[in-house]
Amino acid sequence: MNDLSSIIEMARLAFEKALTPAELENSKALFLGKSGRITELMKGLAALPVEEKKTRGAAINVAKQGIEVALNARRQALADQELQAQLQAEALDVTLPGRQRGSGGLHPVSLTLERIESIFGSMGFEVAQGPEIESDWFNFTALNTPEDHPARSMHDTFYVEGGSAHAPNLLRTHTSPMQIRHAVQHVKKHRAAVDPAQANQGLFSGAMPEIRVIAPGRTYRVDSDATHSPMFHQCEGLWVGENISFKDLKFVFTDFCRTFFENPDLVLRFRPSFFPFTEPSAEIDIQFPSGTLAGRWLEVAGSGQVHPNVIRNMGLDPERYIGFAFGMGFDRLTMLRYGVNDLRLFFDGDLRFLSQFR
Ligand code: 2U9
Repeated sequence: MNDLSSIIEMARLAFEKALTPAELENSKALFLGKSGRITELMKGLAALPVEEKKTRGAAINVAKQGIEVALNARRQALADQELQAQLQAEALDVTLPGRQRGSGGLHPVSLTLERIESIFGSMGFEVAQGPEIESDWFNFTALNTPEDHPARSMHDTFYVEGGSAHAPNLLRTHTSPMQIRHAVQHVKKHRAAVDPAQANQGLFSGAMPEIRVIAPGRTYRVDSDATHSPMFHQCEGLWVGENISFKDLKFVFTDFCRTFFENPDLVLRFRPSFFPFTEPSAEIDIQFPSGTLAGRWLEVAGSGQVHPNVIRNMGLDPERYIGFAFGMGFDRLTMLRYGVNDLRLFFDGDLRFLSQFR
């Protein structure tokens, strides 16, 4: 091996040893730099005779090119290594599950509310919503509830400061007051259209479109244990017209229950009862169709023909107008539909429970 070949070999080895681009540039200086081996050889040419200078010069140039080829190869190899290391460090596992933004959902009791509104909506019922802080008049008196009725006691009803018979003074114990409010507005509107002069005088016995409305919402009673919450959800319904009878109540409520529970064969029972605002009154039971409770009856609602005094308090003549009303707690309906056995789960806000309804 002549001296030039050994210089190329030395350069190749030095370049191989360089593990970073900076080390490589230092090694390059040893051979191609200002006082590197090749440069020194070039300087030595000056002392040679002309002929020898030519051949020696050409040989040195070939050696220089060989070193440059080795240098560039090593440069490329180091750059490739660096890229590989970087790719490895920033490796992305595309099979990992993505980070998701939690998706919300409706509360089971809200799902029931939507269902109730949709079913009664399909039967032509409007939805009425109104205040949860009510007056004694709308919550009790207008609904024919006597002054000494136990529901009016502080043991059963939450009263708020201030108030008078007509000013807000209690948390509504049912959504019936909203139905009275709705009915009064309905009657006022239509009788003003018929006869503006008589709009506010006496009971109305003219013609008027029917009142067909449901009132869902929060209601409050002094009651708290595993199956009672001081706040609970109720939906009441009211249909008043000139010829609305108990048979309409039976049809509407039976149809509602069969649709709600998705069971066209569901059996209902209307059992005589008493409420101040309806006469006659009935409690409504459904029969468990299957399971360990098959055949047993379960109360789901109260109902009845609206009491003539309540019809009067709407501004209507009970000789012409008649109708039915019903009321149900829909927290209970939600428990039945989804097989939930503890009412408190609805109000604890535990996502492990709630997310099952998403
Ligand atoms: C007007 C006239 C009458 C609504 C009615 C019931 C019977 C009833 C309970 C069921 C379970 C309340 O949630 S619960 O505790 N409701 O038994 N509610 S009749 O009667 C009305 C409503 C409005 C104007």
